[in-house]
Parts: sequence; structure tokens; C-alpha cells
Amino acid sequence: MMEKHMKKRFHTLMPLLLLLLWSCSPPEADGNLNVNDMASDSATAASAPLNEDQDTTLQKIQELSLHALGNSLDEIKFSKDTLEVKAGALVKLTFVNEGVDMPMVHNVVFTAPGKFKQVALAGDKVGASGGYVPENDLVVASSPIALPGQTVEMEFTAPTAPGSYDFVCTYPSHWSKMNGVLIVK
Ligand SMILES: [Cu+2]
Repeated sequence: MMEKHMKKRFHTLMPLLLLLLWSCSPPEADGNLNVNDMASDSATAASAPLNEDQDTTLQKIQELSLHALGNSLDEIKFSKDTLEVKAGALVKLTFVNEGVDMPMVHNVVFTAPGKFKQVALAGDKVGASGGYVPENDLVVASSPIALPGQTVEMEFTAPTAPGSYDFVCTYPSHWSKMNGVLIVK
């Protein structure tokens, strides 16, 4: 008896609920309310990023490696002055910090052409909590901080516009010794 009553209430509430849901749909929705779609929302949301990345998953990853050398402010330098990537390539960079002592903290930040110093000085102000990386359009990509002896990895999409970009360590006062050119072809 009780169950029957509940069921009846549910049926009378259902059209109202559907109407509410329909009226809440965003303007870009096609207006067709499909209960099945709504039930599988979580599944489609999880697979959506994969669809967006479809081009890059088919693309071969370009692997690069870079070391930070030296164990004093006078010695520090990157192992390479120049890195080269294909325009728009998916790049995986392995960054090895060969420093031993604590002040030898490094990162690799790729910047717009000619902007390594400007980005490094802005990164200095950001401080350790922000990984010494400023949030602005001059930054193409940045690695995590690599402590002495640590190896970090980063993945990024190379700029689509060919040119000579910069890379730099934005740890305070390292930029003048630790910078190089990213050639995008
Ligand atoms: Cu450094």
C-alpha cells in the first residue's frame, strides 16, 4: 500500500523534474533532453580530454635531454646551448641536475624569443612557492624544480610558429649563466 503511494508520487513528480532540468540546460544545448546521456555524463566527461588530445597521441614524441652542470654560481651551466624541436611537436624533456650542494636548485623555462631575462627576473619575484615561474604569456613551458641530484621530466607542445625561442633557469641569479636557444623548425 505504502509502496504504491510512493510510486504514484514519483510519476507525478517526474514530468516536473524533467521540465526543470530542461529549463536549466545551457543555451548551447540542443534542447533534446536525453536521460541516457545524462546518466552517462561522468563517462563522457572522462573520455573528453582523450578526444581533444587525439592528434598528439598519434604523433611521435620528440625526446630531449638536458643537464645542469656545476656546483657553484661560477660553474653552473646547461649542458647544451641549443635545443631543436619540430614546430608543434609533442616534446618530452628529461632534465638532470648534476649539482651536489643545496644552492644548486634549477629548472628549465622555455620563453618567447629574446625574453629569457625578463621571465627570469619575474620568476625571481614569484619565489619558491610558485616554482620561480611567472604566469604570463612569455612562458611557453616550464619544468618542475630539480633539487641537487634530482631528475625531473616535463612534456609540452612546441610552439607552432618556427623561430628561435629561449630557455633559462629562473632560480634567482642563475639566468645569466643558464640560458640557451630553442630552435623551432
Ligand atoms: Cu639554475
